[in-house]
Amino acid sequence: TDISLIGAPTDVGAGARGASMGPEALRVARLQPILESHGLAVEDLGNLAGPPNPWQPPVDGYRHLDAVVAWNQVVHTAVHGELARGRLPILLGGDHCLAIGSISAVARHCRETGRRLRVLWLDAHADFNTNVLTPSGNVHGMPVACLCGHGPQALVEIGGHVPAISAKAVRQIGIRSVDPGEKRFVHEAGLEVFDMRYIDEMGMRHTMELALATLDEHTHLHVSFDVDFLDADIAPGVGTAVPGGPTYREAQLCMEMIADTGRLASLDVMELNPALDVRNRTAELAVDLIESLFGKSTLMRR
Ligand code: DIR
Ligand code: MN
Ligand code: MN
Ligand code: MN
Repeated sequence: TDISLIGAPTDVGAGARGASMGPEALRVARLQPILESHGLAVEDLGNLAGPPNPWQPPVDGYRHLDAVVAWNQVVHTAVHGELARGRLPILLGGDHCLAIGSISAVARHCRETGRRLRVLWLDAHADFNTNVLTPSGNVHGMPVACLCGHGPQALVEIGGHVPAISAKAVRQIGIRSVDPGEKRFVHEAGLEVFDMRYIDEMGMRHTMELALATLDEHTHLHVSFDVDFLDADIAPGVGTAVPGGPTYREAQLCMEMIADTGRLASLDVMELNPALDVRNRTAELAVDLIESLFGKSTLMRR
């Protein structure tokens, strides 16, 4: 499948400024030519446009809700448009609130084409807050809840179908920071979470075997990659770094095992914050891992 790069340069959902520069940092790290070097056809659609970041305190438990809704609407339209053209969209974030627009578009495409959806959520955080549970009001801590139908009407309804997805479609990997109220809500919703303790005890291989179990030829596999998934020591360029994440080798294996399924059909690369990075190394690491996600391997494999 041919790939479309879609830049969404905003940090309206985040608690630190700078993820708005993420798309350009990924381009500077040569995402397009590196994917092309593996024989993939890649078109860069440039950046979407949306409102500026008003940098205001939360209202009713949400910061910048109007701007978050506006950005998610343009993301939804763009991602759905690329899927309808038969292409594989890569959303270059931007903060993770934009996964509401992206994944609601993927879910709508799956309903339209009779496919089954599986979402892999690679993140240090569960992103399952609501305006009542949130300690920050930042909507980048709420996208999974919104997609599962828990959130403000304007976000929950973006794809036209409520809820956009079932919690059963989601597998979260790498989680190591969940807020107190959020913890109970994750449990009640029955989200399948492979947290860092699980990965420590069982290993990344076993974790990914379970997260990727029961895929079939009708499955659309979406990966939502929050760059803060990675250990903070190797990925400093994120707004909410958390220690104790996957190592370079664990992250590579995670991506390689996803690639081996042959089912990857859409991708978000989110929360990269060049203002906090060191000489673009986090962007370069993200591109390296995306290469593996699209099938780069050391040897010919049987
Ligand atoms: C935190 C941080 N759980 C919040 N969330 C982040 O503000 O809701 N998600 N950083 O990626
Ligand atoms: Mn995160
Ligand atoms: Mn996130
Ligand atoms: Mn996507």
